[in-house]
Amino acid sequence: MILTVIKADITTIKADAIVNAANSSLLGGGGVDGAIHRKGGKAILQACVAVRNRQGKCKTGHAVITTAGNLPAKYVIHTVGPVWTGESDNNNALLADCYRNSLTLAIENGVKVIAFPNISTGIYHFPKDKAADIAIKTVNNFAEKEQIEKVIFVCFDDENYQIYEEKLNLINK
Ligand code: AR6
Repeated sequence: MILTVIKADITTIKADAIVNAANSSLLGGGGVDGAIHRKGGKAILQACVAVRNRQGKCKTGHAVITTAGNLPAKYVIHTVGPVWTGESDNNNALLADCYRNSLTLAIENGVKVIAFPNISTGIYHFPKDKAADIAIKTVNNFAEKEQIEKVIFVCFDDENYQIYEEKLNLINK
């Protein structure tokens, strides 16, 4: 499994799956969620509504998969990150669950290349450095990681990009 970082808008990424930092309603919102629904078109929302009708809301740390609509990716994996409420093992575990459950769903759907945004580090205010440590560690320690060819961490802001570059340089040395 190759781990890489780029600075980009995740809606432009042609991966098998891109991950959305959604909320439990699955009905869209601001940030990366808003961008994905806006550019992906109504097929994504329709698929999210179908998921909700089937299973109800998506709990924090869980993930669901839909079409990517008009986006260049094949699938969108929607996961719900924790809202930062201060240091807690529970918040850290829930963020790790987002990465792990997204990867599990990816493998179940034959995804080889997956792109993650920096889940919870925007509107949900998770500290960026801590979130990056959890993201990289969880992906790197994922039990079935040989089944995924490439994980792209897609950073939108300079701060996250620099954090990931440094941390990935260290582990790739
Ligand atoms: N491409 C890649 N990354 C992006 C993009 C984009 N187009 N836009 C923002 N980011 P956020 P959260 C980065 O707020 O913190 C929504 O309303 C952004 O810089 O999108 O998990 C949902 O519906 C940040 O680093 O998600 C939820 O209610 C990262 O994506 C809530 O926000 C995550 O920021 C989720 O909050």
